Amino acid sequence: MVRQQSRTLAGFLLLASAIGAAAQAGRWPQVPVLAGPDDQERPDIHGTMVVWQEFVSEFGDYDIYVVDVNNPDEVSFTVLGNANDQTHPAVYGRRVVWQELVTGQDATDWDIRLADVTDMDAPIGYVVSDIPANDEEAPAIHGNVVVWQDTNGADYDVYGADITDPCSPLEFAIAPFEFDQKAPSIYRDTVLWQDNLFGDWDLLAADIWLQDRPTEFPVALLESDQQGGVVSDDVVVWEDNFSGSWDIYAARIADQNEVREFAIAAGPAHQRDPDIDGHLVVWQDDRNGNWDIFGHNLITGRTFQITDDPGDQIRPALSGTTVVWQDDRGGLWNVYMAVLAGPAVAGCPETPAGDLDGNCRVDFADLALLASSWLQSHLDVPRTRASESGARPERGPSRRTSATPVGRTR
Ligand SMILES: [Ca+2]
Ligand SMILES: [Ca+2]
Ligand SMILES: [Ca+2]
Ligand SMILES: [Ca+2]
Repeated sequence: MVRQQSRTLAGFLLLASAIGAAAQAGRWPQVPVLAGPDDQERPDIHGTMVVWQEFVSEFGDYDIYVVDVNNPDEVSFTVLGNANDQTHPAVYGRRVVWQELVTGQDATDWDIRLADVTDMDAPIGYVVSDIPANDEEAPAIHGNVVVWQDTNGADYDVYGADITDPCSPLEFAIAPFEFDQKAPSIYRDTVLWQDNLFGDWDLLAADIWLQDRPTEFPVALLESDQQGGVVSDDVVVWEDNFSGSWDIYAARIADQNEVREFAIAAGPAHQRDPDIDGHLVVWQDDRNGNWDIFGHNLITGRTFQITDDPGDQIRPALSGTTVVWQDDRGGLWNVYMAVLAGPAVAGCPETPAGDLDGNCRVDFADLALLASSWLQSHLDVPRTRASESGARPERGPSRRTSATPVGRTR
């Protein structure tokens, strides 16, 4: 299942030399993860593992690229692929999942596959779900659980599988209800999905601590579309067109009986496709006339701009303070990355005086940053953007505030 190809590693060397200066400048170097001649799309990241789907023109189909960005000097990557299309990758730890178009005697359909890439030179492949009559699509993974959207030709449902033993995945139903349940996200025991029970997209979630008895609860049941949701810890983010343009909204779900919603980015431009990890949120934003990646710090409440290239930067994914996205500045889609640092992304309300790298401590790393520019003059003064979270029209009482979708049956 492994295809070997050679790639330029210039991006890594650029990144390694530029990281030090980034914390001071307030702008972060943006480099291709593994520049190539073909379109790279739909990146995901967890820890130092970056994945994307790539249309490999040499073979004429989509494969999954897996790169470990841990060591810039000894980059390792592998390609998961064969003559079928592999798309929509997601990664957790050393496990990569994707959807694969399988051509059989009677039907052509999507299945969910998994690879353990602990040994990048010898990935081990597994089947998570391969029902010929069903299309299993858009997988997400956290811990030992994979979730996906699943249709047998009628409507979509959300299913999951416990892959503690990947040789024997234990499949279970999470949202097998009427209408469509799609685009699931998972964090520990919380599974989030978009649901058109009421005719537009809403967000619902379930606690799957008991896998044979998922407990469903509503997250955002408002009119208009709440979709593309992602859950991290007890915060959910999504894209929302209530105002007439796409906005980024969030909700805290620690108390399932009192889910509290708030705006992240609600300007007149379009803000779409958010991701969240910990206290940082990222999304794509066209407020400057083309798509850029923006970020928001949930602790400080501040919004910051990550890219300002005139090309389009879209579909960001975030792990810790590393963000990846697909970027057409080179004339085709490449996956780029930036390692964020400094006060904009610090996990404390106010960084102490002298904390130059924004880790909320004044330590030797700050002294090193100071020393590196000791003899320079006319340094650019770092500028920070004010929060872009604006007011939006008041939402009237929703027709759905009392709707409780628990207990639906097919
Ligand atoms: Ca299938
Ligand atoms: Ca359904
Ligand atoms: Ca809605
Ligand atoms: Ca741009």
